[in-house]
Amino acid sequence: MSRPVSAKFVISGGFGAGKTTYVTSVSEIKPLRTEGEMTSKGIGVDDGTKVPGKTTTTVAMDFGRLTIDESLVVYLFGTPGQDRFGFMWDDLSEGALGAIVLVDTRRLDECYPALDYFEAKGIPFVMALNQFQGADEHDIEEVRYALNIDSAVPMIHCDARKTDSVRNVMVRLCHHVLSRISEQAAESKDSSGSDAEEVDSDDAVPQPAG
Ligand SMILES: Nc1nc2c(ncn2[C@@H]2O[C@H](COP(=O)(O)OP(=O)(O)OP(=O)(O)O)[C@@H](O)[C@H]2O)c(=O)[nH]1
Ligand SMILES: [Mg+2]
Repeated sequence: MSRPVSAKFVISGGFGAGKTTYVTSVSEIKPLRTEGEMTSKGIGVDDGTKVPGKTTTTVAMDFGRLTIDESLVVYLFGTPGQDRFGFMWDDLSEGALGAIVLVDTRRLDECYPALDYFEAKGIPFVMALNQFQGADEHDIEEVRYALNIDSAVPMIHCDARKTDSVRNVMVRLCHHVLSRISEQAAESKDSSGSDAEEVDSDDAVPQPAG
């Protein structure tokens, strides 16, 4: 049997959106977690006020692995949530085929840095709305409208604590990445086809004057 293809995906989102929980829920290996205590030293540097009661934060990355099927294994990297670790995003995203933007629906606007980042890098992404207890349940299309997200970007509800829910997001992302790859292949075929036509017309034998 041939070996499965491996792909790198990244999960990002605002501080405390549930990224580490997500990777932990879906990984079939013991996930690598780099949690640091949120101590008084972070006051004035890290903004932990929006997630009261949170005692740890990711200080480097999360890492896990998930077998989608016999042909595909996904390596999943989670970004750290604090702004001061933003410099790590480039390394974590290098070579990524796709990404998840995890959204805490209580703090919608905090997903913008991740959105902007993946858009700028041209990395296809899906948006996963992580439903926290006590938070209002938002309709997907309301969130899409509020954040002004293109209709081509898949958006899906999830519970980062539940393996099935997170797997569902991963499968959706795989489909999205594959369809983006086919679209790009079709576009490049079209553009090489039109180039060929131009070449043909350029190469047309000029008629002798007179
Ligand atoms: N109710 C509920 N709680 C969640 C969910 N996902 C995460 N949590 C809780 O939210 C808290 C923050 O989750 P983390 O996974 O540490 O969030 P994070 O995005 O990795 O945080 P940073 O790395 O610090 O940015 C934890 O206490 C989780 O148990 C969810 O889907 N529902
Ligand atoms: Mg984390």
